[in-house]
Amino acid sequence: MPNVTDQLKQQAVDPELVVLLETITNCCQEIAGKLRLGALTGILGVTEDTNVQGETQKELDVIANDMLKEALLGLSSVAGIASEEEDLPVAGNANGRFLVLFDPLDGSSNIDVNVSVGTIFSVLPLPAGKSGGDESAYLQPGRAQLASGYALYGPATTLSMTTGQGVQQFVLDNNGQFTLAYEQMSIPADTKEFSINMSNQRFWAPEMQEYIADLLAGDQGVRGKNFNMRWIASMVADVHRVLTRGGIFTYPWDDRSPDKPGKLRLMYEGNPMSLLVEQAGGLATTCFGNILDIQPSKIHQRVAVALGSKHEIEVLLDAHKSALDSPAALLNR
Ligand code: AHM
Ligand code: MG
Repeated sequence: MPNVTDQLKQQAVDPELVVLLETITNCCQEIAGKLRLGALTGILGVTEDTNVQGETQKELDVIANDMLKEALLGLSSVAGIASEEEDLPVAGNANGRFLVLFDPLDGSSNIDVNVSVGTIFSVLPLPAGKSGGDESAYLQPGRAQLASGYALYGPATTLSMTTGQGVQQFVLDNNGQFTLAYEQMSIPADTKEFSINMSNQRFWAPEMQEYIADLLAGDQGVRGKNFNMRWIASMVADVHRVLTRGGIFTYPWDDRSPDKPGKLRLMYEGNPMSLLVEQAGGLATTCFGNILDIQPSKIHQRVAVALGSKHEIEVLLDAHKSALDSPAALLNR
């Protein structure tokens, strides 16, 4: 079966981009190796540092971040990198053509309890006249992404990736190679499964409250069918399930902090996952517009996310239509 390089070459992907993606996947293999040993490595503790968003960094967050940063900045094609764990973008090669954005260890609150975590990445072109050290170079809508993907460190380590030609899934085999497992991931349009952190219910907008209430009412309510709920609290794992068997995943807008429309980050989580979902036939929205069409204003910007099975996302969008007519309802969203 083809490995990552074979597959990318078969897709006639730009050779420099192939090397870049191989570099990311090599780092993911190394991260998988460290995770596999769990507490035996002594790297599962919490560092004293907090990242730019005020969250405590796990040691492995820092290790994974440094690994990706060093490997990518060593490539002549990389003009700069931006990471969830770095305050500011870091300039790379002055003649580089690509910008790489990543969440080195998504779901890191799950590491200590041996639940799946992952690495998310996104590649953008360097706009003409910009440098990889400028935040403004990175502020491009998700549609501009040349590639995106994630590694999921679960019972199997998998890699799901797109270069705009569908979504391929690879599995890390016993020879340390990511081997093609699915040539085209496809999200079923209909579903009976949803994924949301229910503990935040009281903070959601009224439209989301109503939509979820209808799902919970099951075959007794307007939807006329029962829904099941799954919440892993690692976006990579929840999105992987959606890409594999359908469903919707949402981390919606809530009213806890007016300057943050949601918890997830547009550049490291929202955009790369939305490209994968669209490439697999699903939809990805803020509930008011397509995530990939957002013009970013800040590198660490947050975004409301709802993604997955096309028909179910359409029902969710329908539930939000009336709010579009009411500027008051849309305040801060
Ligand atoms: P992280 O990048 O700091 O790990 O945060 C992102 C994670 C997502 O993986 C997950 O969907 C969400 O945060 C869970 O948040 P919460 O525990 O608040 O529900
Ligand atoms: Mg994350």
